Amino acid sequence: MITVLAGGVGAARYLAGQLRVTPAAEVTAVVNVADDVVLHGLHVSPDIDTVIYTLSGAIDAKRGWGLADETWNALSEMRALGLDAWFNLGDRDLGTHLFRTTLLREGQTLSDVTARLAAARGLGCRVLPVSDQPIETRVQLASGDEIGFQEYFVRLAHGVAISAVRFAGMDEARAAPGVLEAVAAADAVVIAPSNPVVSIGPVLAVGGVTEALAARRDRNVAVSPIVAGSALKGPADRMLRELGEEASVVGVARRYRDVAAALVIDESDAELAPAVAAAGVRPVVAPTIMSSPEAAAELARRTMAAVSL
Ligand code: FO1
Repeated sequence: MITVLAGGVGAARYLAGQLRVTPAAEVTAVVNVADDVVLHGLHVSPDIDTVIYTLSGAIDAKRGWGLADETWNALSEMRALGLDAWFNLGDRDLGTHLFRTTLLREGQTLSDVTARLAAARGLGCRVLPVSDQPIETRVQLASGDEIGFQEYFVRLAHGVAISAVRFAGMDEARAAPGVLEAVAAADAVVIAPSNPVVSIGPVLAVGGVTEALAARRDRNVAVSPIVAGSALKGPADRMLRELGEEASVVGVARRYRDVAAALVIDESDAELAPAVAAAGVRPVVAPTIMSSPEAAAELARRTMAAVSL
């Protein structure tokens, strides 16, 4: 049994590789929900959708989010009517958000809805939101203003400096059904190559998750999303630096040292292996750039080998 702690695009690609080396019934993805946002009355869960769309082959591979063969008629209408519709919701994608919002309003949990979305797209693995309660990443800008994560990420194209990040609602959030069990029972837990601050950060902050991971640290392995000092996608490198941390595999090792015994780092970072070890995490050097499904599968194989599976 393999449990993967997941954000969006990088985690989804990693999971696609994992499913080439592990039977789907043995894989559980525990997915961040702190990027979720309510827009135009609709509950959007970007990381859950990115995982489900990617694993079912429905993703727009070029963008990394949303559905392939998308049209944008509803968005164009909203804009023509004068709405400031800054988050790009495609017509087909809107169907997912209408479905999710309808079922949530009827009283179903985010876990229930996610299981139905995954089943409807034919996934054989489990996809669990880390929590059924709302958690919202709030980003404090260097200017002092605090804004929602998607406003920072999409509206401002993560082009502004930040000074802090907090997860609103975290105190009331509990791990969703099956999450702590999936961590405890796994042969290996993988922390996917996702943003350590805003994707994995909220997953680790949900009550009980860090404790459950720490209790079995030897069988947990992280994959660095930072390669040669840069994030492959998104603002993880800048966010780490702006929060006073190191944007390198050493900074990632420091973040994860209490919850993971090993860190898979890219070949281009091989010279930092001793510094990762000095931070208390066993470095495992491997090609980490998932340029093809085969490369992602090979990364999953190397990641499993890091915890002797
Ligand atoms: N990312 C963008 O950069 N611009 C968008 O307009 C956008 C829309 C969007 C709609 C649905 C969805 O599931 C994801 C979407 N994303 C968009 C990606 C999303 O903001 C990010 O993947 C994250 O939340 C960061 O992991």
